[in-house]
Amino acid sequence: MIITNPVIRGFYPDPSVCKAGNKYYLVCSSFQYFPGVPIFESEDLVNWKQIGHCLTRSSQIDLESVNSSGGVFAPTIRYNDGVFYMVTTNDTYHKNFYVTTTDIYGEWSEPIFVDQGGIDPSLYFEDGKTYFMSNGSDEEGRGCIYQCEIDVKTGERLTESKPIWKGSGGRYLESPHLYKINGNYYIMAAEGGTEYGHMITYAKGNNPYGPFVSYHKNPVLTNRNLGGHQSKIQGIGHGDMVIDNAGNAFILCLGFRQHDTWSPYHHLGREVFLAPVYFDEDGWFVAGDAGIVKKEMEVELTKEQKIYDYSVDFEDLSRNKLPLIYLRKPDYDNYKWTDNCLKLKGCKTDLSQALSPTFVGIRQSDFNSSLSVEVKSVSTEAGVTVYMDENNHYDLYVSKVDEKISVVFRKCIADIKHIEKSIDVSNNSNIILEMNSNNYVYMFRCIIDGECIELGSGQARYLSSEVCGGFTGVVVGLYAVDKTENPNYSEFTKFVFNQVVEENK
Ligand code: 6LW
Repeated sequence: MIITNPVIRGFYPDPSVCKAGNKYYLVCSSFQYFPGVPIFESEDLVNWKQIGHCLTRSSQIDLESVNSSGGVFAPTIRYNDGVFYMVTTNDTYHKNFYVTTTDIYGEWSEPIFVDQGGIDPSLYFEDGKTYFMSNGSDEEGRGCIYQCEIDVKTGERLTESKPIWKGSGGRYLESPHLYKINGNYYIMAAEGGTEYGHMITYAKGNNPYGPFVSYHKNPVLTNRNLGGHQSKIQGIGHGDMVIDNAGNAFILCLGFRQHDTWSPYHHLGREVFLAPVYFDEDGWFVAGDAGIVKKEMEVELTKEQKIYDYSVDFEDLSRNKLPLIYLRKPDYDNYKWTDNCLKLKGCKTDLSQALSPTFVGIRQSDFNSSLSVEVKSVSTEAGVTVYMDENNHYDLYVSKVDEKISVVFRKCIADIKHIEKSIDVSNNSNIILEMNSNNYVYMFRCIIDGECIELGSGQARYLSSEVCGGFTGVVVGLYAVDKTENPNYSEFTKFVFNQVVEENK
């Protein structure tokens, strides 16, 4: 059947996948956002539903002082003997660790640290042994995958870390995963860096430590040779392989959607793509559609794909808080939810600081979106932000200074902080903030006692990874700031964030 990519849309980078029984589980990186490492479940590899997060307690991950795009890097999920393992790196502190659970819907353990450096750790289990691998570099500074055996109960290294593969020569050798399929061992990795030259490569051997022979046509999967006029899907790389009950193999990998044919910017972050894998009799495999990932892919699956709608309102969120993310170390006392209202107590931290402002966000998953929220009361500053990081965000907010109430549209792009428009609404009673977006632009307006006032627009490219750098994607948030000594709650109601799936073209 033909599936539509991406299968998980929005900022869900560095996917890793495992099979447990008849279900599949997938995890992604989360960087400075909390809770960390979203988990998805699927019965068919195309329809994915978020079921939780692995890192839900600050005892597992303390993000208080991590930089943006630091914190929680690429995770790997594995299932062995009834136990789920999620292994990742706290990149800010250069520490690799894993957490475990026997209940995928429940809480995960405290972290178990492994004394091997590098990023993108992965685990491989065989015959009671646990192999731990991560990236690193050799004596000449060239990328290299290192592997050791660990005591899985304690994380203690049982063997020396040995170099097992140096990749195919691309820069940034990352995301190693080891598999045993039909008697062969495979080390699969990403190279090229998580940008336009990204790719998946692999090598085959007879032993978990190799020697591995590189696939002679590496990369096995990449869109790096396709210009924007050939593919708006770029950056394909960093993936993991899984085999279904029918014996069909698939790679779930990351990629991104650039704005348009001649507009090489992406701001929705790196997303999850599905590609088929085919083995030959000699045990070599090819992937995708002749090695590339397309929006529409023919795969050996039978379940119908339902295009997931990421739209939400307060009612949805009061029932299911999973799409909500916070910056670093939120103080949950500052957030009060009911079915149709959210109260936020601001703190002294504002959106332009790499700290923990009062902010609750939802990943933007589609280019076309529209948001509307009524601000019922404001302490000093409360509103909506379209947020890439502390340096790059568009804010539409209500401010209260003494008794003067204003609606303000502010652009913060790099070191330019610019108030585009400010209108006095001190004598009005009903304030609605609205934003809508397409591939290129965010448009902001307010509705004051029924009258619609356009406030201006901000280009999406200034929130893109190409401009801002980093590894995250745009998150749309509600926030409050109150720098006074006795901060108060601001109140939001009638929140709707609609996301409209891109047309199939
Ligand atoms: C991640 C690395 C990568 O650790 O980006 O796409 C880094 N690949 O493997 C951050 O997401």
